[in-house]
Formats: sequence, C-alpha cells, structure tokens
Amino acid sequence: MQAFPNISQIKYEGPKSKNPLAFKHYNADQKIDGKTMKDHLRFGVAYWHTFRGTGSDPFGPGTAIRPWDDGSNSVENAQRRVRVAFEFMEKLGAPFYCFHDRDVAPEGRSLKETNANLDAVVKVLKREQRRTGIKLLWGTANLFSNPRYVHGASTTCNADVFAFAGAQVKKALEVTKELGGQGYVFWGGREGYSTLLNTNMKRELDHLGKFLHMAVDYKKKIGFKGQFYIEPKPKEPTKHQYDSDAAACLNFLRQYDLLNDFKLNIETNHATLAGHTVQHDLLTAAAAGALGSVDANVGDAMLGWDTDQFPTDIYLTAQIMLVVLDMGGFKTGGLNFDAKVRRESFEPVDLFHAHIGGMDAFARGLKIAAAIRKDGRLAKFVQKRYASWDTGIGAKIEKGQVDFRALETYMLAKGEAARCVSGRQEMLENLINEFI
Ligand code: XLS
Ligand code: NI
Ligand code: NI
Repeated sequence: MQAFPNISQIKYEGPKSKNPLAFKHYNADQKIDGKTMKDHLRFGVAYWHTFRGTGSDPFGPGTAIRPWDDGSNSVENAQRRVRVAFEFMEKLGAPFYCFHDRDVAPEGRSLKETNANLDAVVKVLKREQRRTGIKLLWGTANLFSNPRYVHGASTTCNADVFAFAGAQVKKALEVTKELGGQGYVFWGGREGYSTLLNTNMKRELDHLGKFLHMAVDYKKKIGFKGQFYIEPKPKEPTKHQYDSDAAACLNFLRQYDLLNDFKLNIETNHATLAGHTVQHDLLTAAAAGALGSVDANVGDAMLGWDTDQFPTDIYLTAQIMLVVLDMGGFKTGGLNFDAKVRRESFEPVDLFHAHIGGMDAFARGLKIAAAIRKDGRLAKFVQKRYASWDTGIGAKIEKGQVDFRALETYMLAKGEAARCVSGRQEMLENLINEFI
C-alpha cells in the first residue's frame, strides 16, 4: 500500500516547466563548482513537522489529513509512519532526514518501556534507510514536551528530572549512532526561564555545562563519530532561552570548555527572533570555525514567533549559500527543512509542494551565490575595502608589531589619517540584484 499513490518520483523538468510536482531548479546531479547540487545542499526532511505535524494551534485542533495515520499512540502506527516517511522522502529525492526520539516512537509507562518502543521503531528506520539509501543527518532528544520537563531538562530545579534527561539523551545517542547519524543536535527546549524571581541562573548554567560534558564523555565512550551541534533560539517556549543566539552559545561553550566538541546549527527563524539576520548568526558561527548545519525555514515578517515556514525567498537563500560556499561547504551538516505546511494546507500533496519549493529556492540560491563568487566583484570590493591592512601600518598592527606608542609616533609624523572612502552599499545591493 502506498501513502501517496498518485505521486511518482519528483523529477527535474527545468525552469520552463509548469508542473507543480516537478523541480524547476533543483537538479540533483548537476554540478556547480565541481560538486553536485545534492552534495552542496544536503537536504534533510524534519520528521517532527512533516510526519507528526497536525496543524493544531492554540485556537483549534489539527486539520491535517493523513490517511495512513490512525491517530493512536501504538508502536504499529509509528512503524507504519516510518514507511510512509521513507516513501515520501524517496519520491522527493531528499538524501537526509532528522528526528527527535519522541517523533518516531511513542513514550511508554516507564523509561524501560519507552526505550523498547524506540528500539522497535529504530529497526524499521534502519531497514528503510538501507532500502532507500536515505541517511540520518542528525538525531536529537525531545526534552521539552513531557510535563516532567516543565522547569527544563538539564537546567531544571529537580535533580531527578536532570537524571531522566541524561538517561534519555544516552539512549538517543545510542540510537543515532546505530542509524549512522552524521550529527546530533542539542536544542535547549525548555532550558531557560519564565521569571528570574525563582531562578538561580548560575546554578542552572553550571548544570547545563555538566550535562553537555556528560554527553561528550558518553559519545567518546560509545565511539559515536557524529558532530555535536547546539541550536540557538532566543525565546519560545521560555521567555528567555539560555542558548539565545550564536554569540551566546559560543560564549557558553567557551566558558564551559566545550568549544572543541560542538558546532552550531543555525535556524533562520531563530536568528530573526533574536533580532538578527540569519547571515549575522551564520557569520558569527563561521568566524569561530563553528558553523555546522542549518535549519532552513523562514518566519513571517509581520509575526513575532517561530512560524517555521518553508523558505521561498531566493534573496535569502542566496545569502545563506554565499556563507556556506565561502566556508567551503557543509561537512557533516546540511539544510534541514525545520518547516511546516500551514494549517490551511492540510492535504498530503501539500507536503510535496512545500519541500519542492524549498529545494528549488535553495537550488536557485546556490546558483546565484556561485555566480556572484565567480563574477568576483563583490569579494574584490570587500578585499579592497580593507587594503590599508595589507601593507604599512595596517600590516604591522595585524602582525602585532606595534603598540600605542608606535601608533602615536606614526600619526604625529603623518598629522591626519588617510581619507575614508564610500561604503557603496547601494551599488552593492544593485550588484546583487544583477544575479537574482
Ligand atoms: C524548535 C527547534 C527544534 C530543533 C530540534 O524551535 O527548531 O525543532 O530544531 O529540537
Ligand atoms: Ni530547529
Ligand atoms: Ni525552530
């Protein structure tokens, strides 16, 4: 039985195609700068949104029609869902997926029963991965839905809850390793606070540091080779999340001596919630050598929460791909569509439209970014803008050869600094538009 009987393999038909179930730009095997689009973009499907999202919101229940899902919490239903997920990803041509432990398998009455449920589903995931060649980009643990995590997981005031979270992550790491996951994400679910009146921030942060060290130790112990990532987000569900943006995460990792073991997974809509552009957070991570992966989505410019929409804006995807290409491409990471169809888009076919649109938008972004780099004017402009650092006093400062006294001697002799030249923002914006 197929879940999408009327949909066959999504093919590349080129920019002139009017077929909504075809790629206009994503041509998996087409090479850009010597590498296939598939290898550049490393698309992942987010299990939680695409196979567990119901379209519910605070004002009403789910609307999504998912004929294969009986709505129960049974292991059989979860296993059937896995087969549907792989049919979907195979037809879409997505090379990767990402999941939380609780997306794929139901919780039982005890940790033991829950772990057994997970094992039963992981068996099917493994079989389907082998059958299709689709790989796990990263795994993660849901440390935020169950009411036990009401005060947080590793930053909870309740030591037993910390212990439960540790046990849960231990199992999630084992399962991610078992499935050949290329990475593992820590998104700080409820690691934050609603009010400082009841919060010992220092103690909570120390506990988070301890927790992550335990994860690093266990990773080494079981020989899991995947990359660890932290995913910044400033708010939602808590008023203030400790991992609020790339800079806060890097500072935390440095303070707790974890920087060598983690990179960042940057999500567009999280960066914008933090009051940044996504390029800002990508570049902040990249500058620290810590840009690992991307949760590809977008927010709504008029709404102030994590709307997790599929990215369709090629201006945005081009800017993201410029950073990715500049850093030499993804290694273990990729573009995971942490995005959901709108509540009003409740038919199964909408899942295809959404992902096709996102993949096409990033394929265009990739082509645009590669063209901008090949053209070279943008990079050359930036390089020239800093030319005063390449020779003379600038080069000496960069090499650490001068102190304040030397700077004074230099300026007293010169009398006044060389004139600054225009930043040419508008010209550069026009230049970018040549390629869009
Ligand atoms: C929530 C996060 C979450 C992480 C994985 O806002 O984006 O989905 O990506 O736990
Ligand atoms: Ni995310
Ligand atoms: Ni998110």
